[in-house]
Amino acid sequence: MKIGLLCSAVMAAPALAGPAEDYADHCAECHGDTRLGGLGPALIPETLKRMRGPRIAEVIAEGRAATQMPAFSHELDALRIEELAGWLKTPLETSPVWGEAEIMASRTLDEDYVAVDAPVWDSDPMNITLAVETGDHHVSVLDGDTFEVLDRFETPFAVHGGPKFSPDGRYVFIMSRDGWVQKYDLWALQQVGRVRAGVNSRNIAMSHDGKWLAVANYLPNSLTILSTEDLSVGTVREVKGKDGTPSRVSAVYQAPPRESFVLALKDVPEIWEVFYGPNPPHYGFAHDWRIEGPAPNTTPFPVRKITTPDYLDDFFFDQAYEHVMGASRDGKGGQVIDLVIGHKVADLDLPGMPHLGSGITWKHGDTTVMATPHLTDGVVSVIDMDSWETVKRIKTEGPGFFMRSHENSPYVWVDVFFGENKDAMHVIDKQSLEIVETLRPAPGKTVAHVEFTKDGSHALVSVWEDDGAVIVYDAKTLEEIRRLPMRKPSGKYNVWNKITFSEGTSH
Ligand code: DHE
Repeated sequence: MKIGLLCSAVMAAPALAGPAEDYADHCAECHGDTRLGGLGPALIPETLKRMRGPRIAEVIAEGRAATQMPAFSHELDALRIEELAGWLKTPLETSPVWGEAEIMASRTLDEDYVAVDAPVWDSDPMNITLAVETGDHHVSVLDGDTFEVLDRFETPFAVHGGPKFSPDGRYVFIMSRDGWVQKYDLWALQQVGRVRAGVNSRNIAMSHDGKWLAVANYLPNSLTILSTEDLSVGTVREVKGKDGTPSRVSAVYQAPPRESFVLALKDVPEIWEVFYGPNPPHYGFAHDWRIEGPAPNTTPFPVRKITTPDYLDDFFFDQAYEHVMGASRDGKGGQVIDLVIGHKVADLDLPGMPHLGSGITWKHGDTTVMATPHLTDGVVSVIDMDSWETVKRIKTEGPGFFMRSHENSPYVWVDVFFGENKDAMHVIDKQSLEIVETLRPAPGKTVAHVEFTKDGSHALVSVWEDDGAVIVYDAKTLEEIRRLPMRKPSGKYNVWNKITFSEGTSH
């Protein structure tokens, strides 16, 4: 392939070369002949739409610092770079095939990985906290008591969503937007392997028994279920609604008591429930669901399709995993679907694009409330989870992305991710529902996403910049304790809070 590329580079008259030729000559070797990625990330609209304005042309011209992406401004003039950037945004002519064979062919298990009998460090294994550093695609492994960095390892390009821990907290699975799933052993501080489960993926979910990892894909329209043991394929499900309409999978969530994965679908008004346990429940109302394939007890992963009155994109579950709150795709509200009966039971008054995925719950008086920020409104909505009424809209300094709390903390922390107040972090009292403090630890910089330590005594906040930091706060006094330099840190994830499904964290 390399020889062919060199020949075409020599033979093509540079002034006449179109963007497809320029791609073949300069990009294909790293990004793949079919633009699906290789050494470099996939260059398809699904991936590139996150780079706004002239960003793509800039990266082609100037390269990317601290990566293997070189600058091309000395080889291609501005017009050709512009055309190439435009061409990369055109959809692929045919949807890529990415089935079991392709996934298995992508799998690598590290030959030098050696399993250990006990952690190679002395820290509390339940208080290990990961910090994803998107600036240079690494994860830092922190001791949650001393905040010492135990390891810093490379991840696939552009990690998105929360990494998922095995139920014993020993392994972690991390997903990139290009569909790569990485398995890392926290005890050994070593990568176990990688596999590409999709071409463009959204997030991952772990079965409650730790055996399966589900990967939600936009491209192709599929759900991949991997064995957590060796990253082999359990199944690849093509996603088509009841009437045959194909759909992207917006996200997949685990529903531990139901032994199922629950899927939010982008293009059909349905919720899917994919069972992985040996005895999936029988509901007895066949008009609303159907099991695909042979008898459920002999074939794993039967699918239940629930028709919903609206397209629901982003989910939040009650602690019992009976009710799922879904945000409407048009951002104008939401609905509550009862998963047991498979029907809508309430509407939610949630204008302004709620970000339910980062919602949290806590006890408020004699009820449980759920709170969510909104991506387009400077408010946090607080909803009573019995009546599904909005009990309060807390005005913030701008739209937020992430919220967090902990059972042992009287406060909820919410960022202001968008707009001129992106450097603000609000601290809200869980009972009065008032903002009691607004922290501004790095004026003018984006300050976002919080995670607590195991006992809730400390809160870790990201300064979301390339020369950023994770700031450790005393969660009671709100005093800054430490500042750990990091490269554009995004999410932080504490083993204990995640594997115990703490009510203060996203699941
Ligand atoms: Fe996320 C979680 C969807 C843009 C950083 N994001 C999630 C989850 C979903 C989601 C469904 C929950 C999955 C999980 O953790 O298993 N995100 C979306 C979008 O639809 C949206 C708005 C558009 C898109 O581009 O996909 C979006 N997300 C972003 C970003 O622009 C962020 C800020 C930067 C980035 O890295 O892409 C971003 N999303 C995150 C993070 C989490 C996340 C850090 C995990 C939060 C957690 O605490 O669990």
